[in-house]
Amino acid sequence: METAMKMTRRTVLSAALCLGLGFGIAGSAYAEKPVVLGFSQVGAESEWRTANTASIKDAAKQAGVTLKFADAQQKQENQVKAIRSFIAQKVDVIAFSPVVESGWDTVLGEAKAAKIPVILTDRAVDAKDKSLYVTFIGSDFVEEGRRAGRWLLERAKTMPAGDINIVELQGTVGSAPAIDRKAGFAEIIAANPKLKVIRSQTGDFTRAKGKEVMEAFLKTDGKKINVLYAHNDDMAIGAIQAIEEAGLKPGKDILVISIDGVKGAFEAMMAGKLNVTVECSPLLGPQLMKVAKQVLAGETVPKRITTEESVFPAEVAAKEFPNRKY
Ligand code: GYE
Repeated sequence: METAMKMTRRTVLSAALCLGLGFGIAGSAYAEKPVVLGFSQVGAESEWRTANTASIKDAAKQAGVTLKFADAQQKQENQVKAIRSFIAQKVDVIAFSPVVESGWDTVLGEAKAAKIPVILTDRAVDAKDKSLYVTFIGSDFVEEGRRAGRWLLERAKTMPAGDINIVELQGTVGSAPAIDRKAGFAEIIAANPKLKVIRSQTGDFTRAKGKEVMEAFLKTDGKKINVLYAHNDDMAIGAIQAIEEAGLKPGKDILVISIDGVKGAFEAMMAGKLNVTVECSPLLGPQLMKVAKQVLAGETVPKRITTEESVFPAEVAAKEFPNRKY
């Protein structure tokens, strides 16, 4: 009896193995087809972006996803071209981080017509038709702006009487983080009429532009400037150089507030040159791979997936630095 059972089991097992192997060789449905993901990245404008790209590439490898990666060099036209090429290549899913918010309806309509799901990561689009994308994974940029504003509102309580003049370095014109970080900050500082934004200009999220624009601010307003609010760490780091070259002390003569929380910001805080950074996590890769697989498996995913983040003032920089992953 026992032998018979064993025999049967063995027979069934080997039959199954044979079948599996047979199908495997023929390249059947048994061999799981890797997911092909077309990803259009903004560019390589900042430390944040470099970490974001690394996260996406690593996560794709880990998840066994075949990644087709295109760098748009901060140009919307390049992203549109990349998306069209992904559609032509019939990838399974398209993900992208839109450089600016508007102007996507046509190309996203083309992806929809080709039945290729689109996932937004990091930055949002302002499309009225929400069916043009499945979900948006990324930070709440308005809240980040508010967090920067709240830090200053608190700090202002201990500052000398009189106006507190702020200069603002905006991110890329028309990008979701630039629009939202400006709005969130303005909303909060409105509570204290002493806080005045005297100048606001784009530094395109880069160190070089941040420095250049800060130099111009210093030339015209020099000693009047009390605070710099930069929409990302890279522009703040560029501006810090400009402040030093103008013979002033960043972090003291001019308070410096920025967003992202990259290692460079922690180094600047430990050197006493940056006062606070509001965290914005670029480590979106693992979540993107997970969501891409869920979407392709026909599961419903939330329309908005928000990243969890905190605020790091200079006082905690040295303690937090060893824990930073980007
Ligand atoms: O803050 C900045 C990058 O879209 C959140 O883009 C991202 C922003 C980030 O260049 O450093």
